[in-house]
Amino acid sequence: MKIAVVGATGEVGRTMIRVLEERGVRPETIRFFASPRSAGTELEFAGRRVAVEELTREWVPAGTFDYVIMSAGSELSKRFAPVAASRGAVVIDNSSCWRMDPEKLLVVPEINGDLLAGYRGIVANPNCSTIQMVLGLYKVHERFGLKTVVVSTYQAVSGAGRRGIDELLEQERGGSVCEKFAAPIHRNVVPQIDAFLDNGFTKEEMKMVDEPRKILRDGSIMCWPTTVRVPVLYGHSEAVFAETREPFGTIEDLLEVMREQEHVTVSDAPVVTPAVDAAGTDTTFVSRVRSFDDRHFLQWNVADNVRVGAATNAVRILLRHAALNGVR
Ligand code: 11C
Repeated sequence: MKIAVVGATGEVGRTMIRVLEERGVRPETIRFFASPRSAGTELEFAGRRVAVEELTREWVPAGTFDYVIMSAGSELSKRFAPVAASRGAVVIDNSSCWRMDPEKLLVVPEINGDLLAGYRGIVANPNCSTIQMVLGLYKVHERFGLKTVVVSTYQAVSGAGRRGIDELLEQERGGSVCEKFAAPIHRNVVPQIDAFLDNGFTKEEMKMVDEPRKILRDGSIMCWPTTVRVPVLYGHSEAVFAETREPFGTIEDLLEVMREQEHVTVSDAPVVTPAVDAAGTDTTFVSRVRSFDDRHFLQWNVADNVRVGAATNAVRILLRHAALNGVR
């Protein structure tokens, strides 16, 4: 297997490399690419040092890579992902630019990984807050049909990359720089993630409206999100309210269905937190499932946004694609 990681020195890129390593992926070739600023840096992979190369238009001659995993932002993805795909690579792209393109896949492997069989081209990795939400709800949707979801998020600063983390740490030390977030994030919560749109929702919120419909293959699901930044380093949390089309029976029946989901732990613990329980893991934790009837329920959902919400999902896409298509 020949793999390239683009955006290798960023928060998600570095984690992609760690997850590949942890999964025992030992490609014949692995190359790391980043901006000219980071070129020359050395990163460790499976006991050896690999120099980071500068991304240029000539970086990927035909047949050079089976997989290109990108986390370098929408502008670079727009320019480079189609080039890599046209030269034979399957591109797994973490930016938002291809997600809603009807010609491209948007994949959470545990849910719609079957679409990867025989697929070539660009596969979009969903937004972090979408991934953990659909993982926590998929089995319920499959069995009873999701009609409406109302979600409030509590999103970690690492969702805004290394600079988001640095801004919180700097403010904790008394600094006053406030560039990544709309208001100071230290000892505060900020109800804005990404830019506001004309309809009053933010771009982050519209991702949570649009992406679940594509992943769950049901354009009728109505999601009502409020996305909020909180002073947590790693781990997004979500308070989810859902309405089903069919009655689900008792809470025990509902829990049994939720427990069928691979890579989701349904916890009985009353308090499951992002920083203590989820950070550093590849598991989505669902807890505090409760209801007043058999059509509506509440759920508390936490997951590591950089791993489950980005790097691990991308590596799971790669491994599922490779398994389905005989790439070794
Ligand atoms: C955040 N969800 O927490 C964002 C980061 O579309 O991939 C990921 C943005 C995206 O700020």
